[in-house]
Amino acid sequence: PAELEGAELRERLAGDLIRARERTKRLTEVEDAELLHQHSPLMSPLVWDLAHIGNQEELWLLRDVDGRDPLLPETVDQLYDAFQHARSERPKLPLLEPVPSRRYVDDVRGKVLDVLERIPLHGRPLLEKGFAFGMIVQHEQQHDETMLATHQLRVGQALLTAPPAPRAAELPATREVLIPGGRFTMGTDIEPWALDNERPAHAVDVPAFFIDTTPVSNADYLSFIQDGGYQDPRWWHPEGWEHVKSAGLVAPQFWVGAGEKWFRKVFGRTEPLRLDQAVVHVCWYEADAYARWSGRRLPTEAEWEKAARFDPATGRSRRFPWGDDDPTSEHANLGQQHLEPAAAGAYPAGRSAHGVHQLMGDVWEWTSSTFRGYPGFRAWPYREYSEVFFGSDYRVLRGGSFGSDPSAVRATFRNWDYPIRRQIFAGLRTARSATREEAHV
Ligand code: AVJ
Ligand code: FE
Repeated sequence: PAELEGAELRERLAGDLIRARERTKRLTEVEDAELLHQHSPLMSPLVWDLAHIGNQEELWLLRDVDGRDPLLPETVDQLYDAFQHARSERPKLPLLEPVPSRRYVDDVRGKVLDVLERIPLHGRPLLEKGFAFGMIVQHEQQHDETMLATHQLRVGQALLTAPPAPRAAELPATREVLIPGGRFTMGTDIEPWALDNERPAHAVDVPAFFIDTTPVSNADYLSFIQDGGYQDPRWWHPEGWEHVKSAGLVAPQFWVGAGEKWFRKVFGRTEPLRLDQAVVHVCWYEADAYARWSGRRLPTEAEWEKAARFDPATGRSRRFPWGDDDPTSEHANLGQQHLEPAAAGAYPAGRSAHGVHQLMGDVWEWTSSTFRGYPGFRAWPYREYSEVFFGSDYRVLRGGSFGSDPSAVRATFRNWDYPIRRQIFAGLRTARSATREEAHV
């Protein structure tokens, strides 16, 4: 969207807002009881996400951008502040009922589309290139992905359907790719909707390393299980080993079975495990243990981003692995087109300059890095988006999943979560440092 201006930019923003809302509707067009039910203490009831989406939109685009008064009484308004109420407590709050929630989000949206038609998209940093609107599009899409994870957690008859992800694929010729050592530009100053944690652009010197050509598959991960990986403390981070024992983990979340025969619960349907798909619903500890068992390690965030963005022909960093063009369904499994990861090698058009496949879409990829601000980080427009999460508690994930919308991911995008979390659509790929001989070929 960097080149768009004026009417074209407004149209693009309106289109992205409308697309996000269509998705929100699909995820919340369920019976009232489903909307109000808490499917897991880790998740909000869907009705909270719904009104929270409208509330953030009102806060930023009506109150801040357009200077309007709140639409809800203060006592109701504050129920949708994520920092005042933990997810586990949200079902007990006197939330808006389904009908008023829907009316509220529609009411906000109508007013927002009016504001978008007439507000100047320059002159105020918050509005430059439509940033505030882009931020709200991304916010809604992020909550849609969270609601998709809630759907995956719910029990009962399947509510969502989608065509299967692409299967027939030719595997890339090699399992790993060498990324030569040297500096590259990490982060961005020019991506118009980049959030504060992706900024500023800065040079990072990354020693030569090898990275997996595709994400770790269910077949790979099954070998780890069958080799007794979950019973062997050698592979686990000390905290991870404690967690595996206390939580009784024996396989990724939603796997059902044992031994040779495994199934997977996928949005209300139990299906035979597809061995060629990327493994999904593993926590950071499992990802880390798998990598060690395979004699490798998780990539750092800088390694992941260099593999995804660096173009050796020009020496510059691209917006996406395949170049600077926005994602299409040829490039990556994004946008809830499918409800599962695709087969390894299914998106050759999306490979990076170095030939690394499926960095965007399919599954979020755990990295070894904790979540920190880049050198020169400035919290903007609000500290609670990222800065309050910086430190050692969270690990960074990259690349987006089948449930991430193209408007809410790019190769600089950073996601983060606790190392025990596995309800998110997360998998991994592994890396290893190059030896001196390997680095100088
Ligand atoms: C960036 C996905 C970690 O869902 O906690 C949504 C995004 N921030 N509302 C989250 C977010 C505020 C955030 N993640
Ligand atoms: Fe939010």
